Formats: sequence, C-alpha cells, structure tokens
Amino acid sequence: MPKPLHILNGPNLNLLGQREPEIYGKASLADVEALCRKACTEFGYELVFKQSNIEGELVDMIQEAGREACALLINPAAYTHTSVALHDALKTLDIASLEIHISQPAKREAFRHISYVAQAVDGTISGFGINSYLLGIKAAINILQKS
Ligand code: CA2
Repeated sequence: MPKPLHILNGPNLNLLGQREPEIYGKASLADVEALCRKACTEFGYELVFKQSNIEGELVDMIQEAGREACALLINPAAYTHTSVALHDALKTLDIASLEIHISQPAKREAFRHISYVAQAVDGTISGFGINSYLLGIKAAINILQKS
C-alpha cells in the first residue's frame, strides 16, 4: 500500500456550505471529504483530510505530510494571500504538492490576486468549485504515476 495522500484546508473552510453559496457552493467540508475519499479509494490511495483555522497548526500539518504522505493538496484559504510561514513550510517538501481553490481568486478582489503559496507548490487548481479537489487528486496521482 502506498503512503496516504494528505489534503489540508485552511481557515473558515469548516463553514463551507453555510455561507456565501454563490461563491463556494452548498456542499459542506464533510461532503468534500467524502468525495475525495471515494476518489482516492478508487485510485488505490488512503486519504488523510484535515482542517485548521490556525496558521501554526497548518505548518505542523505540512511538516507531517512531508514525513508521512505521498503527496499533499492544500487549500490554504485566506492564508494563501498572507502566509510566508506556509510558503516556507511547503518549500521544504520533497513530495508533490498542489494548491487548491474552490473559487477563482484571480477574478475576485485585488487582495486575492497574490498567492504566497503558488511559488512553493508544483501547481494550482482553482475555479472549478469543489471539483477543484477532485482535479487536484487526479493531478497528484498523475505526478506519482510518472515518478
Ligand atoms: O476559493 C477558495 O477555495 C479560497 O481558498 C477560499 C478562501 C478565500 O479566502 C480564498 O481567497 C479562496 C475562503 C474560505 C472561507 O470559506 C468560507 C466558507 C463558507 C462561508 C464563508 C467562508
């Protein structure tokens, strides 16, 4: 059995489905987790799926992924646009890493146009609703199968 795939979610994503459905849709984070778990199982991978509202906890989770995961998907939420700490933690990884967004930040407010994370990951998938997570899983597995 390969190492599990890790998916991390940043601040306020625990509220997914409860506010701003016009931007983020109606699915809850538990729904997203269930979809991701099904996809990973079909590809033969275990899934570790986590959320935190705390920047330092996300740094710890990235470091843990570096030790225990085959690949990392992260939706850093608002920390995308502010966090040198997440950038630095992602830079230390030797595994495939992808940045995921439900919405398309480039089409939104100017403060969302900068990502501190993009330079530290292998690729970014954004703007496809919760399907961004499934596309991210496919992209990660594609990278793993090539290596
Ligand atoms: O589109 C995305 O996935 C974002 O990472 C979501 C973040 C936002 O700050 C990024 O610019 C783009 C916001 C996540 C907050 O999630 C909420 C969910 C429900 C209600 C309110 C916020």
